[in-house]
Amino acid sequence: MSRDKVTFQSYSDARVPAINRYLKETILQTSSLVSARFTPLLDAMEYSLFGEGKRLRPLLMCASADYVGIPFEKILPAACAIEYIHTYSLVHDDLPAMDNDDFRRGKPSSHKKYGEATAILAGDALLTEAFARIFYLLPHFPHERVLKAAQVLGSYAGVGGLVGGQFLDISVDHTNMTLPELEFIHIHKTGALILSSVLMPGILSGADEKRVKQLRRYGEAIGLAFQISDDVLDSDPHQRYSRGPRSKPRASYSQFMGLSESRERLAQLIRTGIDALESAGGSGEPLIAIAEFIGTRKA
Ligand code: GRG
Repeated sequence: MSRDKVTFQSYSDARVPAINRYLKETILQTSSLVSARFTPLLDAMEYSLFGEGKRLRPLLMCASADYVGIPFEKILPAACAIEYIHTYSLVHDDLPAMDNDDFRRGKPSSHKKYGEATAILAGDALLTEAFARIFYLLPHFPHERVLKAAQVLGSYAGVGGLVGGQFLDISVDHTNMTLPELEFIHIHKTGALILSSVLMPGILSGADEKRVKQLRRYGEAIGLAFQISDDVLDSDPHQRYSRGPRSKPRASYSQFMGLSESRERLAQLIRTGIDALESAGGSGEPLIAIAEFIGTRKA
């Protein structure tokens, strides 16, 4: 009997409800472990976690887990940790000291709703609790693999990844930037977390070097592709809401190579990502579907 092709939508429909339930449970669980005086902080964390987020990184984590044969329930703590870190980065990125955005995930950004101090602390708490959550993997995987996965997450979320990329993005002069410099920022600021979502299941499963290499090639390609797709969406007036005027000039892919060449580069990276996979018995279908979504997304 023929099966329907896995699409981003079908995969998302199949996985996101359980991911969201798990995320809600983590907030309840933390709340049961701490004084009720911290409830407003947990409320701020929950507020930013929930909204119009696509859950792209947890879905990538689940798709990569499918690829290497890890059952969905076992990867949930890692999927949750990556969404916590991504959400903290959005909360902090929206602050007046950074991108100064009033809206996020279809509602007022954290500092608009709770004030700057609480938004900073909600971000800090999400980042810290992400690493506490990683250790919920311990009953399911050999401990040395969990430690290695935590190390990968820490380094890609830290100076050599997300935070370093963000630092460069806000501190360099965008008016004189070259394309390689822009790519360097993209690879770190946006690509690193996407890459770690894909790599961590490989590490946890004890996959051989060849498979980890495939996942790395896929993750690197779609990580950069995702940022290009963001630039393309941002510069196309017919697509997506306008982000509104930027406080500072910001270099983008489409500025360097125009919209149609940026789209071509995006398509090429998606092909590179898909070609890197060697899907045995359809286990790579979700990763392929997510790559295709990144290549064609409208939001
Ligand atoms: C503050 C350390 C720190 C880092 C901030 C997230 C980030 C780095 C910057 C946001 C700026 C931006 C729009 C980057 C483009 C790529 C990106 C991360 C988009 C948002 O991710 P989505 O589309 O968001 O996956 P949802 O809400 O769907 O999860």
